[in-house]
Amino acid sequence: MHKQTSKRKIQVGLVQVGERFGNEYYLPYSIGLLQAYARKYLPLPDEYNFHLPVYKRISVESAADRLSNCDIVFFSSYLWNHNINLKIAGALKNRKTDVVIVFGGPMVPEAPDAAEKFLRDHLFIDLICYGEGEVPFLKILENVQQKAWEKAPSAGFINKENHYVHNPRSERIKDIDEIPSPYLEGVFDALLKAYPEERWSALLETNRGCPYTCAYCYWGKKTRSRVYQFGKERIFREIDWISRNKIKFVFCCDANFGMLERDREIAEKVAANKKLYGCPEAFSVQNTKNSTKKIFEMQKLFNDSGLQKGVNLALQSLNEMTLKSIDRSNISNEVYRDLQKMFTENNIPTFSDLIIGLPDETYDSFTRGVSGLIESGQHNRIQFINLTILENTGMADREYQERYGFVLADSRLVPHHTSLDEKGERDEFQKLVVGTNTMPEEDWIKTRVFCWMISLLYFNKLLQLPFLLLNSLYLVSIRELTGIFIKGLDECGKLSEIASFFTRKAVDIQKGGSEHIASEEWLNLWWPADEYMFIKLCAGGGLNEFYREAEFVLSRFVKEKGLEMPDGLLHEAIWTNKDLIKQPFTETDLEVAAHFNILEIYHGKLNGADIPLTEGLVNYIIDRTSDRWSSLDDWLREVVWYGSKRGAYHYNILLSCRGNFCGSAAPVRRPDSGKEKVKI
Ligand code: B12
Repeated sequence: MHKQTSKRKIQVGLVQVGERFGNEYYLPYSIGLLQAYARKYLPLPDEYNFHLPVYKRISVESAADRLSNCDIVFFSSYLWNHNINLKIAGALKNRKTDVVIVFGGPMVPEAPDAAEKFLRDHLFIDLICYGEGEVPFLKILENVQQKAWEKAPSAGFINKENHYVHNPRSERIKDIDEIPSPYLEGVFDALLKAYPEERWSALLETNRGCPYTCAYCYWGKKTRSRVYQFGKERIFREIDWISRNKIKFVFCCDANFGMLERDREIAEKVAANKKLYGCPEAFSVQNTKNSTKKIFEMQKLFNDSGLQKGVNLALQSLNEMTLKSIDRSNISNEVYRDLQKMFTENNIPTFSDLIIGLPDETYDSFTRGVSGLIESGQHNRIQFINLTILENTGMADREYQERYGFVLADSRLVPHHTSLDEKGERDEFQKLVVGTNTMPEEDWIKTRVFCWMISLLYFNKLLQLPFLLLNSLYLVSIRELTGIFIKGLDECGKLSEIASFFTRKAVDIQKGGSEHIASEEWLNLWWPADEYMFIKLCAGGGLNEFYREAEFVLSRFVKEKGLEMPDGLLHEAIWTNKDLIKQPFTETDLEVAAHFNILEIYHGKLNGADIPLTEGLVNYIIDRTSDRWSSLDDWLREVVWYGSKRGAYHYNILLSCRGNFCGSAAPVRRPDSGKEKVKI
């Protein structure tokens, strides 16, 4: 009987480092897919031993330790893990010169010259794979012993004659159901077993590809335009796997969720599983574009089942020339306005993305766009994203960058609201556009400061009430109102301190600093600059001084503009806004006697209605006791951080009635909550 000599298996290492979001890590889906594909199609799969993947940021040394028994190690490179991948690979190669190092993922250059340069800059890497990875991953494993890399499509390497070889790309897999699911094939079972204490988030991919060609986006390239679908039955089984494994947060990888008829069934399946199993609790998607009805229906379903806490109506720019130069067609302003109205009427909060520094955008065109978007009903949040140059996108092309005069800065990549003490140094960088030929560097700074200022004053709601009042009653643009808090502040210590803080931060980013502000004191997190300043004002005792100075500059502005405002209206609007700001350590509701129906006008405007101004006593109670924060940390987390996207920074109004207490409709007195009375 032929004695089975246990041939030493080929030891395969896998690295896909993900960030910690909250206290969860993503299951390493890309590397899991590749492993599942290889296990299915390798002629002798048992000759390979796949090690547990490195899925989170650990020190380079301990990662190299863990991989030091491997014969070949595959690295999955994205913007957020590219540098640590390079460090681990370099350290590993130093220790074990015969280990084969392979890099794949969106950070690997696809153009032959850029790919060759990347390999020559990192000689410790043996192979790179560009584009879809399943086939090259398989072929590399099949040929690892002979190192016959020429047999691996979509792979590049430097051969023995020191020539760079760029193997032809493999065709994209059309019937992607050929790729087994890592969830259903048990690829992650060993990981879940090995780290029982870990909390996992999951990715769900229901299709691949994107028909749009936005120049700043990795998807935008023609090579990825055809959309191929995974089978519905498989997707439903993956959703069941996610529910069974109690995974709370799922991010859908699809570029345009809602584009396909069946997406509604997938959405219903996720909602049904949440109801049945309690998981997933949240499901994040990137909406399809240009279909009001589909977007609305899908998002209403997610909102009603609590799977999403707000809808991103991403626009990126409102400047037609810019949209043309970035090859993006937006949902029309009409569709946007209708959607906005439908969501507002259904109490579904929306927020929008705009990118700073896009081609053909100027300080004026951008800030007018912001003002216009607000005036078309976006009162919750506009997320202002700095333009990042991503590998393998239209914008990565040098000629494109020269055409629009891009000025680039290597900026440290730290996602906002992530912890300062991530294990293992986070040393990831992104190329940010900090100036263009239509928005020179000084204008980029002005634009960046404008965005933080309007975020602080309008979306963090410090002055949203007076701003909306002046906009609604006197047609003053939100852009102009924000402008007076940036310039001409000589007599205003607090306001000029805020404006110069934002200016310094913008200059810091241009010099390579991170996009956000580190605070050990406040939850040990990276904070967007506007939220950081909001906290500083609220927790640092500067709020009264801020409002006094705000009243000074707004009154001066009203006078200069010659606006006929009734006496006391602006004062009342400003100080009522102060009373509405959610604060930690509040014990009592606030009863307010006002002289104008300012709250009615304000709430009317938030819901798209124009209410005329009336004078007369209005009493109302600000509910400061339903939600209370007895620790600064609770307030920081629940109000500033979690409330950010929805702009949930104001208290609710319990009751308001005209004239003095309306007889029987006297305000409701809560036995346990004393009440402060204020006369404005
Ligand atoms: C899920 C996701 C996220 C998740 C994170 C997921 C995670 N793993 O940690 C979240 C929401 C946190 C996120 C955030 C961001 N993301 Co994101 N995200 C995605 C998304 C939608 C799916 C990625 C994915 O897993 N797809 C499924 C896999 C199977 O597809 P794939 O990535 O294309 O992988 C294939 C190939 O690349 C290849 N491959 C991949 N790895 C390897 C390894 C080897 C060895 C081989 C051979 C092949 C190979 O084979 C795979 C299968 O064919 C992609 C868009 C997309 N659809 O790809 C954007 C994407 C990856 N994100 C992107 C960006 C820029 C970001 C942000 C930086 C944006 C920002 N400024 O905030 C942040 C950064 C957050 C951070 N961590 O710092 C860019 C990345 C570009 C790049 N060069 O890395 C993408 C491509 C979107 C885009 N529009 O361009 N993102």
